Amino acid sequence: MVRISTVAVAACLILSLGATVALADPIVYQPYNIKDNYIDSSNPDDNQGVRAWVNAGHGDGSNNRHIWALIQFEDLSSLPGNVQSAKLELYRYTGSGTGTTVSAYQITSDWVENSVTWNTKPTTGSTAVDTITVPSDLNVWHSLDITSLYNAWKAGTATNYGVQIRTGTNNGETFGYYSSESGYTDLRPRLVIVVPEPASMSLVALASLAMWIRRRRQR
Ligand SMILES: [Ca+2]
Repeated sequence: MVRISTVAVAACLILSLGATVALADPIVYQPYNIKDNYIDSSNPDDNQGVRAWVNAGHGDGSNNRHIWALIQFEDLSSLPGNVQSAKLELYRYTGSGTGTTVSAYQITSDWVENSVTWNTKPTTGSTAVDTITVPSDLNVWHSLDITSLYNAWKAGTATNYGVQIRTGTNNGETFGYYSSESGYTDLRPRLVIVVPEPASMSLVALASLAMWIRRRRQR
């Protein structure tokens, strides 16, 4: 009887462990018409908010020119907080330039999608939230880890004004990403969220099972 009960309990635990794996599937948040734009120091009064793309780069091989993308998912209310991972992903489909780095910076003041320019750009944090090295390939996702910032937005300890995207080297590169106005709905900017897998709960359950078996054997 003890063995049968043990098998039954173990089976239940295995099933519950299987369920926890399913819970950890990523959430892909990819709404139409989020706030996205890019600003260009060489065209300091231009606004590009309605474009179907955003750019980031240096454009002319000179550090005198900067092109920065601005991305803000305004409504995060349907998404969980305290997540295990939050990544901002942008689909690079065009643009020139060899491998370089791409960085995300926290935007720290408000901006308006259809009026912001280089001359009215929002403020940002001084250090990058994340920096990644990217290949020169086109048609790839660039994935930036913004987990800490996202969790701060959800916890209310930081205000969500979005992130600014810059490239870090100066090879005359310009990266073109689809914006949220793009007709390629699957290639718009997206947030990929992974919620914590309740591994600690599984460990507690296994410990409880071991204790239960030990007590049964001691009887
Ligand atoms: Ca836009």
